[in-house]
Amino acid sequence: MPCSFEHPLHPTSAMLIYSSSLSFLRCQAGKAHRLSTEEREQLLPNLRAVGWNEVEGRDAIFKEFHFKDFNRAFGFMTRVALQAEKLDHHPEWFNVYNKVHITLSTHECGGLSERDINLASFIEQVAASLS
Ligand code: H2B
Repeated sequence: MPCSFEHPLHPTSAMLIYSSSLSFLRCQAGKAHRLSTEEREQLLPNLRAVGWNEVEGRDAIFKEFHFKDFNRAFGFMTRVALQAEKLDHHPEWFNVYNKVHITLSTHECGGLSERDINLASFIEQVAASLS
């Protein structure tokens, strides 16, 4: 009699369980956590050096950008908005004519996370390319 191994689950069920556990792991891996003291000491000085400041009374960072005119300010916001949507991480911001005020914080974890640092770095690159 030929020896055959039969998985106790139907292949489709096994695949569903496997893929849902993968997405669970992805979700866990992608969960935002508030930056630790060590992470802050390592990551925040670079941002402070280019004008980002910690917000008083809230775990967030803030920077005010000035552009030549509204066209540049809005172009900047458009590029940031597209990246924010791609990352599913969005800034809190305010614009009037050539000024853009940006606050970054991660609502999911109620404070600063690595996502804010990444978005701030992207924002810096865009601002540098427009000035
Ligand atoms: N942006 C910010 N800044 N923090 C979040 O926690 C956040 C976000 N969460 N953008 C995203 C959207 C979440 O609400 C959606 C449902 O994925």
